[in-house]
Amino acid sequence: MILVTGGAGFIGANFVLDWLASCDEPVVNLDKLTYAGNLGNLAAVRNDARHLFVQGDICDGGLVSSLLDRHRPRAIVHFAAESHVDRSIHAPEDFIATNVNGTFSLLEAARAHVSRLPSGEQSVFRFLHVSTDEVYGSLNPGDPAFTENKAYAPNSPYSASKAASDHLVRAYHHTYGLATLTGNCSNNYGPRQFPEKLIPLMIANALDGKPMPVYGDGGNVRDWLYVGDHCAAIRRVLEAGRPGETYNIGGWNEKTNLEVVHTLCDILDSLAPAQESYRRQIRFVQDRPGHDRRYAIDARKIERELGWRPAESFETGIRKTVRWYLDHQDWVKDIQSGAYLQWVEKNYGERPAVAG
Ligand code: NAD
Ligand code: TDX
Repeated sequence: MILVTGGAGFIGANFVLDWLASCDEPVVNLDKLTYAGNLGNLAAVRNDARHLFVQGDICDGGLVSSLLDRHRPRAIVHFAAESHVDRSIHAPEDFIATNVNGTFSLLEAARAHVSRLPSGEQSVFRFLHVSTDEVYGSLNPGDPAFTENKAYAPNSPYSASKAASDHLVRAYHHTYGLATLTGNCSNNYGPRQFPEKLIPLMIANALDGKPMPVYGDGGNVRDWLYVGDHCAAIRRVLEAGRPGETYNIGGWNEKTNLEVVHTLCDILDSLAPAQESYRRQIRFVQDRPGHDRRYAIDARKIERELGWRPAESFETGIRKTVRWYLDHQDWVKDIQSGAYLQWVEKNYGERPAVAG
């Protein structure tokens, strides 16, 4: 049994689905169902006895402790977070509450839980923290990619809150001996990403005939990784990562935002042709405040120590992704209309269990 937090969001849901498809070990999935949590993402496992969904807040230490006591998971895989940089610029409070205080509350519950376990189980327990490359700040063109030794320099309220959570995780290992593992990953893309993020937003706006807003000059660089590859990396770190270590996870795939948007337009032109090329909808808009210019991950440590490398190329991954959004227009429309928030009532006639 593992406890996953944030498993109704983009990466968490992909992780839970991949996990249950590849092994029989059950998952307790604790998610608050914020605007970003979508139980429709987990429709494929709604009748699967190996998946127990619990709606709740990671800041609720009593709830987390009761789940640990009841289910005795061998690991916590911690995805739950406020994850969107633009939202953190306009309303940072929730980012501090969930990313900092929520991670602290989980660490406290995990520490107390481990101290009560028999020593055989204590040595098995892992706390895997899912984090981001944004904690390292911004690179200039030509700078070497981020290694695990790069000093932290977060620039947005989002990245500062994730940096704080990374530091708490580090401190719980050094001070209390909690067996923590941290993955600092680059930008993910793939199925089930909330359409506020660059790639799904651009696809949705293109198909709706709306402007496709590129911030600034479109020259900001991100290092894109297919979400399935990130999930595989997390499984590998959980299996073989050394307690206390951090692992950078990335796609070796730097692209400017404009390159990504052009690629999306070209794929849509071939798969869903409109009267004119979708490129006609691209608009350059005001830049994001404090917009980091470039992220790039040096993923040699995880390859050397754990044998993980991304399997998906950007060319195949992005095509697969566009295909998924074209085939799941209902999923996008439900989000745009807010109907996804009623997924449980629609499918079960009641709210999911809140465990005590
Ligand atoms: P997401 O916003 O799609 O999903 C976040 C999930 O967490 C949602 O289901 C939400 O309901 C849940 N949640 C939020 N606050 C909660 C709380 N207080 N208690 C319980 N559940 C709560 O995010 P994502 O893109 O899937 O990111 C998952 C993790 O991966 C985050 O920690 C993020 O920082 C990290 N990360 C994301 C990326 C990326 O490109 N998306 C890259 C690197 C790291
Ligand atoms: O409309 C847009 N136009 C645009 O030009 C949006 C939404 C974004 N952008 C730019 C900003 C970034 O340079 O595209 C790039 C990607 O933006 P996001 O999808 O918002 O991602 P980013 O800010 O890079 O952060 C993401 O990657 C790291 C995730 O949201 C984080 O959770 C993760 O930690």
